[in-house]
Amino acid sequence: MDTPGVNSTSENNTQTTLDWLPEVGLTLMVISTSQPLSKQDIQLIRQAVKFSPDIRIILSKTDLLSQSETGQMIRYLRSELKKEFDRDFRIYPYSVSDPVYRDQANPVSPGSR
Ligand SMILES: Nc1nc2c(ncn2[C@@H]2O[C@H](COP(=O)(O)OP(=O)(O)OP(=O)(O)O)[C@@H](O)[C@H]2O)c(=O)[nH]1
Ligand SMILES: [Mg+2]
Repeated sequence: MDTPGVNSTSENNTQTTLDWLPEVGLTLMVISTSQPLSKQDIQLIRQAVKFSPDIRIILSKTDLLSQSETGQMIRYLRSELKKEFDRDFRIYPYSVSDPVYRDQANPVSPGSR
């Protein structure tokens, strides 16, 4: 289930996401490199931790950073999350411009290859 972002201007959207938390097995929390780990992100993870047996972090928009900056940001997230939650989360770097995903977004029809 892709739930709306909690920074939405619509309170309804935020509530929809919070209402889903008790229902999920695996939480994939998408955090953007353009705003890494806001107070609101931490609050949302705090809520998710109460319910979800498995929470993982997707660090999105890594195309906006160099490879070494992405590495730094992952280390930063890891240490902040450790401080806040005293546990480790798996963090996956992600970008829509990664060719793997770009191909999936614009699939070539079977007959045209
Ligand atoms: N540079 C870059 N921009 C991205 C990437 N992923 C998403 N965006 C842009 O970020 C904006 C928001 O993307 P969405 O996928 O709608 O984000 P969302 O978190 O689902 O947003 P809501 O569901 O509305 O809360 C859009 O303008 C996207 O084009 C990425 O990997 N790199
Ligand atoms: Mg969305």
